[in-house]
Amino acid sequence: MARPSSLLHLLARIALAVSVLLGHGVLHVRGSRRVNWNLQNTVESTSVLQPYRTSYHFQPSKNWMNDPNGPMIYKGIYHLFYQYNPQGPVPGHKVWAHSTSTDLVNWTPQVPAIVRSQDYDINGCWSGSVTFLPGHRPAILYTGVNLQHQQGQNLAVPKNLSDPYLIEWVKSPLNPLMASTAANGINASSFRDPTTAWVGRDGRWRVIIGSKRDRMGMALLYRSKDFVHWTQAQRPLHSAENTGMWECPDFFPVSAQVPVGLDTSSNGPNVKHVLKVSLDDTKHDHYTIGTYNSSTDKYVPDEGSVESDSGLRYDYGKFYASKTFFDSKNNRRILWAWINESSSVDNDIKKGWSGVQAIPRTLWLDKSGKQLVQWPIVEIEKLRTNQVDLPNKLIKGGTVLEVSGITAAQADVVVSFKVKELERADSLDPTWSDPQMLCSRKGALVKGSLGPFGLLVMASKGLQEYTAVFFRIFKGQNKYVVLMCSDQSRSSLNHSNDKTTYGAFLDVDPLQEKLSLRTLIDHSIVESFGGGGKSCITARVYPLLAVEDGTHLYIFNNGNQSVGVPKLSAWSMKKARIN
Ligand code: DQQ
Repeated sequence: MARPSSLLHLLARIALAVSVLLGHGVLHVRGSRRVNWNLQNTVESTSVLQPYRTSYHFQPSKNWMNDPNGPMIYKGIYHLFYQYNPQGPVPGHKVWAHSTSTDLVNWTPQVPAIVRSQDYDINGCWSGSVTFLPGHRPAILYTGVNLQHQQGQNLAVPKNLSDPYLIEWVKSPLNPLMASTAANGINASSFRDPTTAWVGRDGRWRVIIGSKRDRMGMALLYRSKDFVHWTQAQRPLHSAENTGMWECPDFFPVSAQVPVGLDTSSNGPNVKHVLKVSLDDTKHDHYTIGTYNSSTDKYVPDEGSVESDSGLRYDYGKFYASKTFFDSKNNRRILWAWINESSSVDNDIKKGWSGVQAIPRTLWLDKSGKQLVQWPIVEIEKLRTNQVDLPNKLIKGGTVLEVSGITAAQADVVVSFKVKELERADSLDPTWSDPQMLCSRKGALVKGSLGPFGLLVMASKGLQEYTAVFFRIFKGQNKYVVLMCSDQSRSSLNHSNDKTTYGAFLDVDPLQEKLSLRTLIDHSIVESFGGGGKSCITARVYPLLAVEDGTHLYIFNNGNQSVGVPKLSAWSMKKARIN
């Protein structure tokens, strides 16, 4: 006899089949498909024994990886360091592993750059950043965990500046350069993750370190003339009540005029600042936009900024401990972040690895000045092959349409939706202020007037498994409100994984604009960008049926009203050469 939980799942699947599939049938669409025979065979499969390893998201060949550290470009070579446990697929003692690239897509492993060797970092070389000193000399500041398990900040510099791969790094004999003492009252177990430093008007360096006092999260500020001797400022750059420990702070300028990146020390008119903190309590990367006064060394978030977990996030799914860097070659700011697993430690041990990095994203200030916009770096598009296009279509409520002709487990999909009769939208109850909660209550199976419509990705043939990435439009008090959801509740027949549904409101006016969605699918990753990158949601999924060739892609509309699809393009993605 079926257990109650599996009975529920069975009923839910039957409900989907009845309401969507059987009622209207699954249509197969093979858009005007351009096939490039030369490239077709370059889409390699991941091993059937490792169905969840990624093909174009960064990961080491084995073991545990978490935070991205010190990303930079030096002499034309991109560098990514990352938190890594060389001993296995569990957190353990971290070193700074190192890979290099010429295009941010294909990566070559190098020997670890910083390993545990001294009393001050013997229990772990934790996160930190790179700063370019005068003469374009990179310097790493990182957190060391000492013999007594206290955290302090340390310096390492390249041994040979003429080596573009920066293979060898030398630790400063003066380490630790910043430590907790009885005098400064810093909590030694909450003192970590130095940012890229910037130069103030007085020519001195500034850096912030994540910390907390009781429940108050804070960014401690230090200043230095020579990058070696650091003095703690009397007041933090910023703090916020009841936010808990701030891990991996990131503080950088953005242009209020043009969507280009700025060097970390830039300031002046038409420059705003972003403070991102990784909230240890919720494991969410939260940011505010505000003003940095370089005379007082205070950062003040703009009015209306929500200084808590319910404020703005880079990504409303899995995306943590992120870090940006200024790509001086292409004048852009690039964001890296760790996407952790949604499966158990036992599974990590079985598969021998844990953790991937999100696709690097270019990031800039939105025209409104109220939020950031993120988009996958353009280089990733060189992996696209076998393009399939869907001609302009109207999709009736209750339709599921297969998009075939691509490797659906390894794909890039771009789609836009146009809704005509907006006045038919359901009203938004003013108490529905939590988008994640709303998405969990109104998953892909819950019919609305305008929506849910979107994509079913990582789907099995009979839709026993799928991840639904979709929109709903509501009538708000004086505007239409767009909800974007990533519903993992039916992503796998294996019920032991975390299948939390994620959600975000999307600041797009459907009266004026189409609703666009881009989703990068990579075996166990579903990384989605709504409204041209105004809201992003990343999910991990571990299907049992929808693996490799058993994976399908569908477009669906489970709302009552028809929805126009002016454009859908999907590509197979070639495998990148990663580590
Ligand atoms: N991970 C590092 C810490 C950081 C945390 C340790 C965030 O430096 O605070 O691996 O994920």
